[in-house]
Amino acid sequence: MINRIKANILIAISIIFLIVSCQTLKEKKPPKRPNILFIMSDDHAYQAISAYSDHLIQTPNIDRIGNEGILFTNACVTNSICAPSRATILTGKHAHIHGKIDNRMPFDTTQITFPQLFQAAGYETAMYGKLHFGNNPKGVDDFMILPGQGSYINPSFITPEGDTTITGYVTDIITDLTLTWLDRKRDNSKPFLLMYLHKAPHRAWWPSTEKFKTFSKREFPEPESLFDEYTNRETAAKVAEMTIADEMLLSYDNKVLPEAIAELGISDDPRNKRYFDGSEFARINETQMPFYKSILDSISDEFKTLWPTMSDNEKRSWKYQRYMQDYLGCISSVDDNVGRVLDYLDESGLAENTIVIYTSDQGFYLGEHGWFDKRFIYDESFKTPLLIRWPNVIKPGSTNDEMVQNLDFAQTFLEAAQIAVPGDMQGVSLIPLLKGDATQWNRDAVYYHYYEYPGPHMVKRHYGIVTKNYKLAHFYYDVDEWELYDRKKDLQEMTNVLSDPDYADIVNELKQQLKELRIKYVDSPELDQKYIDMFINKN
Ligand code: SGN
Ligand code: CA
Repeated sequence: MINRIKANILIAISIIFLIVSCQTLKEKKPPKRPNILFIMSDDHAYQAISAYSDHLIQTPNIDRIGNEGILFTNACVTNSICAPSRATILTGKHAHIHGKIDNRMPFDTTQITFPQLFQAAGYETAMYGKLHFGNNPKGVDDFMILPGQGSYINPSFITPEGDTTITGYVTDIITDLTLTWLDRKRDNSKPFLLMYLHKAPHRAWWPSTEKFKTFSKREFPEPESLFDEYTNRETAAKVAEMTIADEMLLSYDNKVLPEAIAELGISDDPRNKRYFDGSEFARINETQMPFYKSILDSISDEFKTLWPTMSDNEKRSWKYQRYMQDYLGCISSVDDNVGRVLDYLDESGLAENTIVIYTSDQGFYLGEHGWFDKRFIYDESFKTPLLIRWPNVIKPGSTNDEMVQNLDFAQTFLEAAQIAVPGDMQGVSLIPLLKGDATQWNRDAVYYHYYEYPGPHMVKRHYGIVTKNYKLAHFYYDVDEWELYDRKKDLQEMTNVLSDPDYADIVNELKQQLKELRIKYVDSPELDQKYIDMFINKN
């Protein structure tokens, strides 16, 4: 009897012990790893997101990410061009380290990309849309990517099983692929890393038929520097070939039918008709053609009526309007589709534990300095949109003006997912800033280096340092010129103050700081020369 009582007491004690230890185990278990949804568009200027400025377009869905999370106002890239930027995002390293210094040079395929680390750590990973860095992705369980620049209309995709073409509009299709994976294809037992990558609004800015129709009737305000004459600056801005006036093509870019140009007997850039006939226009199928054709006809009719009597300035303004109508029409589709994905996260209950990032591979000129395209260290292309939502971590409606870079994304995502960060990554985790703790942040300057010269748009090679207050850039290769901009006083960067005696001390300080940054990131004059030699040998 006594033995039975003793045994019962022992059992009771063991049960209590078990319950208590389970409880402690539960408390000690690390928090659930978050899902990551990385949304990136191609060439999306922050000027065309209403969370930054609503003078051009309303983007309520993209804005939602910032309203429910954080908006970075000084987010920037390390090299303002597509493939280098993508390789930097994937590796957490500057271009001179990962090798993809421009759209042409090869990526160093021995470099580890962050999706590989996520996959190895038990995440379910996928990528849909435009990758454009010369290689297929590594570390993704499923992917469908556009070949190279890809197409807007009835696009082809590279998949693990081979190539395929899908009828429809690229932005809608990439979203359908993304939603199908989220809803039906992924392994629900694992956290996910999903890369949802838009082609839009990359040149040549073909909107869907609906957006083409509505946006081609709208008129947009002109930027103050649309008629910039590039005084008070060195050579690079003067010789770049990316002006709306001279380099934007009437058919390929502005969608005037080549017949309309021929009818007026205007001497035209020979690339114009060839590019127009050979690209998106050739992909439109019989069902889609009547919709596109009616808008193309009305653009051409307006062109034929107005063009012969317009002054050069009026022509530039007209081309700017056409450019904005198409560019913003593309953005409007991106925004609608981001809305579809955010709604899905809400409806499926995934929103709560999913970090949502919206960014672009760089910024873009929307007529500022008379330009389209990117490449320069000047703000519109150097800065990039960055909005992040992370429920229960980021305080809704936060804004932050620290100098954060696309270089930092990989480390941020790895830390959020509790995955060890490789020691050779060169960025800084943004997590302290996401948690609203700026005391943990001690970077006051970022490093930039652009290489693709000579090349499309002829923006000279340059590197530089940017702080919240100043920007110092060195243009090299066939020039040796320096520029300094006061970011607080000269928001449009119209005046190089390098030789202004008031800035002499600043110039010295920044030159020293730039030298140190080059050493820190393992860049050097020797490496600049090595990449020049590689370029010359390749050509
Ligand atoms: C193409 C475009 C350029 C653009 C580059 C790079 N020309 O060459 O305007 O700068 O891509 O863009 S086009 O005639 O082919 O449209 S990037 O986004 O890939 O870097
Ligand atoms: Ca791009």
